[in-house]
Amino acid sequence: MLYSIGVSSAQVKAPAPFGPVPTENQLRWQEMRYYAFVHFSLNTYTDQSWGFGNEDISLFNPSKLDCRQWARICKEAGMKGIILTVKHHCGFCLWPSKYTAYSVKNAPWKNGHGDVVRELSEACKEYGLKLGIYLSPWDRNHPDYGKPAYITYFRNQLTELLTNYGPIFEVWFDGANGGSGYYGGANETRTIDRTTYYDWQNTYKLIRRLQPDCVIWNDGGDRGDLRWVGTEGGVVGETNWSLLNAKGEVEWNMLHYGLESGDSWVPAEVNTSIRPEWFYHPHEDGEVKTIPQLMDTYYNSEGRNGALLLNFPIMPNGLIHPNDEKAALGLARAVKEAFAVNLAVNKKVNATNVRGNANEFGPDMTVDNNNDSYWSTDDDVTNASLTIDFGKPTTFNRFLAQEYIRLGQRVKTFTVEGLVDGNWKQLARGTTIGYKRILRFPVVTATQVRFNITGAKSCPLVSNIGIYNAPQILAAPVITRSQSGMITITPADLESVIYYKVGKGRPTSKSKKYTGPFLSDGKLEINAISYETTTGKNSPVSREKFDISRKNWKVIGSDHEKANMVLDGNTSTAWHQSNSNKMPVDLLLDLGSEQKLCGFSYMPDQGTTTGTIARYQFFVSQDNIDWKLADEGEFPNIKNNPLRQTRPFAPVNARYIRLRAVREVNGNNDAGYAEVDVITK
Ligand code: FUL
Repeated sequence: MLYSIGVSSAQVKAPAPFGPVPTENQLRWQEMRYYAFVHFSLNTYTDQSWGFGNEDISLFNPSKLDCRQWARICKEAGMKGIILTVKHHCGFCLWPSKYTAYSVKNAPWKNGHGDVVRELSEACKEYGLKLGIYLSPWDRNHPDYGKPAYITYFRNQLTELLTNYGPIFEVWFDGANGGSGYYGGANETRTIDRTTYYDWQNTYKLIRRLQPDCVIWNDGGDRGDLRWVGTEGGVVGETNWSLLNAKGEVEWNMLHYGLESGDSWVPAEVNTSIRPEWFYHPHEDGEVKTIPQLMDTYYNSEGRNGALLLNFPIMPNGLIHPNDEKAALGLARAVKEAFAVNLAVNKKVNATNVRGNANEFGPDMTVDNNNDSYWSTDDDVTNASLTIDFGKPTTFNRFLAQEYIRLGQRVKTFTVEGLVDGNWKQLARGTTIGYKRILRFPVVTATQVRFNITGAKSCPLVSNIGIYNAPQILAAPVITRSQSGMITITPADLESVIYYKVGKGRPTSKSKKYTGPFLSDGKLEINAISYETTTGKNSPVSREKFDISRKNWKVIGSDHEKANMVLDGNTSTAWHQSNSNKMPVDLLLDLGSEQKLCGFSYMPDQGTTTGTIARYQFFVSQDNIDWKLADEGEFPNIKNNPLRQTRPFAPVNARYIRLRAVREVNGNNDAGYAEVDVITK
């Protein structure tokens, strides 16, 4: 024992709060940890991501809508609530608002007597889930959008939603505004000043009055209770402070990592979809995220001091697709398995310092299964270690720590060591902890674990420690094709073997074994799995479809050596160009021979939003002299969700293609490309 216990707790004062602390609402929210998003609107019927605002209401007629199915799945998946897109950017309302005709009351569904918000609120009640609402501030239908009158309309709607449907745990105000819209028939572009137009502070007052227990989410600007993490990819920074400044601009890195010196408590909510996009698109039925991918999301959100908001797109019939259900329940099972046994519980724990030597703040408080008790040090001690003695060699690969955040977030850096064969070995290191931090490392067998807090803002308060041996989950391999046609298949885990099939079908351990890169030509599909010989387990299937060979393609008009990165098949390399600082910027490609084209794809630089094309035109030519416009439009939501965009167009013969960047997402004059490809007939 490194300290002596026995001082009566009454003599030792609890630590004073340090820095900003969470409100009761934020604490309650943080404990929810995991809840659902549901995207459902007219987009569901038009296969769009962002409706223009003029979509026909008569499309809304789900034949089997059943909010109890959504609630059942969410409950079984371990979620604590559901946030519904009651109004997305198109302006269509899923409840019969008295303030607009553009709602379910004029849809054929239930002869205009339906109310999705009501049905969901009842289903949530039945399943013991909380209800949240996403009410899009940008409204591409409303004639007054952009004028002061719209703010009254917006608040009227909010009032309906916050008074008629019982308790609402969270309101979500998305910041997107692409400008153009129907706007009651005006068909024009309306931009607003995001810093002043919505007058959020008064809207917040209204929310606090109507629903005092509700938390407010927004993605920057006016600080609500929760913050966006700067990406829709399902990941928050490894360093994640639950702090921001109350005033001033919030840059991307503040969203992603929080702000160590922030003066307000604004914790991170990690939002992502179970499929690539937010709304349902039938072509994504085979692209539902796999269990290894969802597990990564879990570790990168809940495991990094964030809450996870996972989206289900609803099908046109009004139900969650079985593939999505399977994935969500699979994730729940995998999490349960990984954290089934906390190997630290009731083990012998020592600490290098205990606050006033009091039992109440002793190290046992970290393994007592009680998050309201904590181990703490004397006020002037910010570096301290805690040692857990298993008493025998024990195998594990995960370390979990929780701070008692009610009194502030304090830990800046820490390491985890294991006593392996009598020697201390560093297993992992981390930066912030916050509400919950989980570290992953390769399986190790040790008799003791030492958790060293190597930097803290003030005396640390640790409420919980967990040590687990999570079963290995095999991730699907990654398949790429270089410009020359070389196919490479990379396993996520180097110990596994890869089996693949050229063409359709599920590979098994009887299929062809991958032994190294191989050449291919022309259109083809590859399916591959990672397989573990010792356990006989295999990963989900990876599938890649490649179009015509790009062997003879050339970027014309650029002698920049990096230009070929747009064709190299490697999505992590990118090339940027600008046209003497003005738009448009053209990318011109020679395909080497004439092809029957019927579409193209564009993937923006995956490392930055600068240069992401928001508005495009796509031209084709047979001779590089006469050009024809094959397609033009907008890549909706590409800034927040920079997925590969695929655009079909009427078949046309061409040898040359020109992708014109008309507008960049931030209004810059730079165009960036990770990959550009064509779709042929
Ligand atoms: C984004 C929106 O533009 C998307 O359509 C989606 O609703 C997502 C959750 O937020 O910014």
